[in-house]
Amino acid sequence: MVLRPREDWFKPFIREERLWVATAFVIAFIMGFTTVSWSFVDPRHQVPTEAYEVSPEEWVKRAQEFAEKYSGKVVPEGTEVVIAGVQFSWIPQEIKLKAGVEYRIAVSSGDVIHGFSLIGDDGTVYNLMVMPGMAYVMKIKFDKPGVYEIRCNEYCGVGHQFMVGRIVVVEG
Ligand SMILES: [Cu+2]
Repeated sequence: MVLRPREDWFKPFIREERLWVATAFVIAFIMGFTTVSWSFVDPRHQVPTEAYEVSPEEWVKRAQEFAEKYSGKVVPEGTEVVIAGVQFSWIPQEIKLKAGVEYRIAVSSGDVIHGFSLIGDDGTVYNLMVMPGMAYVMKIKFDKPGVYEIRCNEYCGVGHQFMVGRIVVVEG
């Protein structure tokens, strides 16, 4: 049996290893830099700074009232959009908004934690955690007409995949 002394374990880096370590550092720097700088470049990458406490039951009622009032109608400028996530649907299922108008969109849950993902054809994505007891307010202006899908992105039970709603943006 051959026993190696301890020093034998460590050998100085060879050229290729140095190159790999340097490459990893360069990639890490680029990723770190773009992650931070992108939030300043693209204003869509905002995080809601406004939230208020709500009761889940009342929030569902508010969302149902909102859904009834604006069913098939375009939500007027200055009206807060109320969305509730419940197992396993969004209230309202469809919301009509005007392009070029900034809306306050408030989202909360009526039961468990859901996720709010807003997906457009142009890749627009807005992600937000939907918490029971907390309403988060997003300020969103849709630049052009189109259909934006709302999908639950947080597993919330067996019917999770059915939680699909939409925002239809019409000419302002
Ligand atoms: Cu869900």
